[in-house]
Amino acid sequence: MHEIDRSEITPEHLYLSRRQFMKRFAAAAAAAVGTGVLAACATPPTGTSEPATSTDMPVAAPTASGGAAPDTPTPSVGTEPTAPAWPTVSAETDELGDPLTADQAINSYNNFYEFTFSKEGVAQLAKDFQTHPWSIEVGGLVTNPRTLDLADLLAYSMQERIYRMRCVEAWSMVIPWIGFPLAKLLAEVEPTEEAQYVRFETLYDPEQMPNQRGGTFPFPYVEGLRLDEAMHDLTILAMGLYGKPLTPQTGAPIRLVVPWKYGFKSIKSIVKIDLVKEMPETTWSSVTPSEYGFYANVNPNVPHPRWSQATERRIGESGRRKTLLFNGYEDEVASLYEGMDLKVWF
Ligand SMILES: Nc1nc2c(c(=O)[nH]1)N[C@H]1C(S)=C(S)[C@@H](COP(=O)(O)O)O[C@H]1N2
Ligand SMILES: [Mo]
Repeated sequence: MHEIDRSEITPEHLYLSRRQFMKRFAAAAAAAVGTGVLAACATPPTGTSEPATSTDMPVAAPTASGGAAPDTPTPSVGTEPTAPAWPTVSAETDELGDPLTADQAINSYNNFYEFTFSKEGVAQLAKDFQTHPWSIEVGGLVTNPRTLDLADLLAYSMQERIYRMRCVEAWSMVIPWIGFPLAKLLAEVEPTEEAQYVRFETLYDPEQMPNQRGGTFPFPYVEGLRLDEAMHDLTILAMGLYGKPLTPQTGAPIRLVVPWKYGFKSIKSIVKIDLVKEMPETTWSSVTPSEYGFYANVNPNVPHPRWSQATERRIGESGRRKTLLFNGYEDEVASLYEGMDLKVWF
């Protein structure tokens, strides 16, 4: 098994110190408060609209919006003071040579059902989402349960990871994340012998997340990984992208990123992480078990019951690309699934 090309990892000297991050984070949060002006002058991105025939996940999306797409404000770029910046991206492509998806596209085409089922609507509806103070409770089958606040999370040494993200709906992006390996946090809480899986939970706050008030979808959003998947070096908790803290629409202040699995595994705005013994129930596998499995490894050979997974549309490109087994991370992760029938364990 060969090592992944480490161009995806930022050299040590580019790491943002915790103090720098806190400053930056506070500035971004402050800037996000007064976004009226930003929202009014933002223009929708080009080249990112899903064809009308797009095969969305099977939700009866309400159609209250009545047509016009809401404004899609950019994150608080350009309004930042001169605080030392997070590392800007270290490369223009991923390790396969695929160009990074534009920052604005990453921030204006989102799945975040707590806000809305409309991808173009998330940014506007989430713009005032309070992402600080914030804490994550880490517990369950661990020796040292912990509650980590933002300062604790920011104290981890941040790395850049340029990853492909492949949504189960057959579109994809290349995203320069900033984060740290989940394994670091897990090692600190010391999973007990009994722990086999990790369960993640998103914030439940219907006052801030309008679509949690509808009752059409089971919230809070929950996800899970097998412990060895969670401990894999590719699995990160991300707190930023493109050198800036995550925006609400991309899962601020902290989200999971598991690049070899369909995007829905990469749960946003996490408040709880539990080590558990049994395979946990997950949101999509409970909503539609015949269409979404627990493993959800990207696999071009296993079609979704309603569409092919053989190809994907890269946001910002025309035409389609072939989807890669394990999203192109086969050398790194295939050994996790030795002996498993990937067609059955989808
Ligand atoms: N809490 C929560 N996490 C979530 C989702 C969601 O609706 N709620 N959508 C998932 C899906 S389907 C995808 S493809 C990715 C999208 O991440 P992005 O909007 O940052 O590209 O987030 C995932 N994480
Ligand atoms: Mo997705």
